[in-house]
Amino acid sequence: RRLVLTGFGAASVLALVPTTPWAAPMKPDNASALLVIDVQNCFLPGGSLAVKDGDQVVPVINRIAKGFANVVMTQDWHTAGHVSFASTHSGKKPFENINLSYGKQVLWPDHCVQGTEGASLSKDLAIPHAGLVIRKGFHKDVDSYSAFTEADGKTTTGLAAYLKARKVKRVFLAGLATDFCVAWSALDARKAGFETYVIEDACRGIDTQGSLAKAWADMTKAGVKRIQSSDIAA
Ligand code: VGL
Ligand code: ZN
Repeated sequence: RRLVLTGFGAASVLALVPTTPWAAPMKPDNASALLVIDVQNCFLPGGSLAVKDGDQVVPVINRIAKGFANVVMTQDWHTAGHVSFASTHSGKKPFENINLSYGKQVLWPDHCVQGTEGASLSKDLAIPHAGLVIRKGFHKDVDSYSAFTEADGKTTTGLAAYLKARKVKRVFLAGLATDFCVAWSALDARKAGFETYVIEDACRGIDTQGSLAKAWADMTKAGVKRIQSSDIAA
């Protein structure tokens, strides 16, 4: 944050005037979209790939979503026997890595299989005005943490084109998990030219192999802004 220092002679008053946009809460406008990432049963307590305290994001997201005219929700949507599942690879366990044609892949417990209860969005989400639910990760041999581009680095989900067609310039991200689907989506949002904000307290991370610290470092470097839900006007 930039500081403005002002002196007034003998009385010498030192005024510290924050000049960042976060001095006052930001009001989402029609060029802003909220992306609600993967708030699905599998990632919530009791789910097969439960994110610690994942359920705590739901009331925060419900509250901030009221201020957004544009809301998109994503749904991790894997085939049975998906390449990202440890169970697909003999001798491999969840949270181990393998190398695939497109690079390193973390292996996960089976999760978010198409049409299952685990893949359903949380019933506690209260965002009836969401305009789009976009599914990802439905190609058997390619993962897709990102809501924009699959892990092969080239297959698009169509989300950037959708947002641009709707004249969106700024995207705000919330959901699960901070260090995987939220972070990859935020990095791709920057690549697609959007102003990008991750709402930290509206997200929770998995944090395996140092992934949470790395995700924040990568996002900061890419110009993703880290904010809190209190920075958004109700
Ligand atoms: C996610 C791991 C595997 C996520 C999805 O939503 O962050 N993480 N699939
Ligand atoms: Zn997944």
